[in-house]
Amino acid sequence: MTRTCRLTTVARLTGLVWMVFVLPLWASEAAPGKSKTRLGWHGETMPGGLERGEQQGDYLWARDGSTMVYVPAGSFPMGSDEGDADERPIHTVYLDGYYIDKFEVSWGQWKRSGLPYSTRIGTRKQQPEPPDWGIVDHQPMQNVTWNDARAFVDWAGKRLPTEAEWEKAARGTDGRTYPWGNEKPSFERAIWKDHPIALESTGSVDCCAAGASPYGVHNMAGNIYEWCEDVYAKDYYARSPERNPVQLEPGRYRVLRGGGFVLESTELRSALRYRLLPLDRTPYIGFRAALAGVAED
Ligand SMILES: [Ca+2]
Repeated sequence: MTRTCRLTTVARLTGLVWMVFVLPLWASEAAPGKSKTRLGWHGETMPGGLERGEQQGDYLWARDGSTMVYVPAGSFPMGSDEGDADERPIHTVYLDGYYIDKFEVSWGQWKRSGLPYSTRIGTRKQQPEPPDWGIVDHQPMQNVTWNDARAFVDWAGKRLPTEAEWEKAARGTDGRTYPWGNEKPSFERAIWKDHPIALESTGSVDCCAAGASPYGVHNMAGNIYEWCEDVYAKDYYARSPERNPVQLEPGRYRVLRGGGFVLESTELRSALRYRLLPLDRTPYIGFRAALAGVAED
């Protein structure tokens, strides 16, 4: 075989290897939605767009600049026999794995979205009336309607937590009364109307680490009440499905959870259910977002 023939043969083989092995591999990695499997802190497959944060257990969602935590799949006891009638009965709920914001959505995140803001009478403007202490980036977004909360999470590529997701993220799987356990609220753990800071403003969204939930979520008790996806139904716990319940039958009210900075300590219990009209807004209302996990085979 001449030198020219050998070179030609080598070139053909190189081309063959490129077409058969390298090109398909490159194409599969470059195709949209075909990213390689990436594992989170709990060994779970992470949704596209979610990254591990520097601190163990933290995840980062770039679009809204949020930090999230993972709540693994499993069951928990939802409701309470010691609270209001709509918290009964205690019933077992199974939830698929999901992510939830570690902090309430802040004013800084709201400004980042550039979304218009609806008034009570349904007109829209660029910014809400600022609270007395002004719009401070690290304070929770507040005075917000359910509709505006939905607009934000849609923009962020996330969603509102269901009522069940909110409660599990707040009190874990052992039926505790508050995110931190069963001890009474203290100023290190939560902000409600007796807290010194409540005379001046809300607390920073990353405050009250001592009151974090079993999953490390802050301010699930107090600071601002948080909108959930569910339509409120007083009797829902007596008839809800066991797996991934969410109440979406028509109704007047949407659910809020967790208590607020101008309200009583009795509203800090993690099983307590609150409700308002979707276009209601008050200074003690805000929200946080959730994200579905990837279904495991
Ligand atoms: Ca809160």
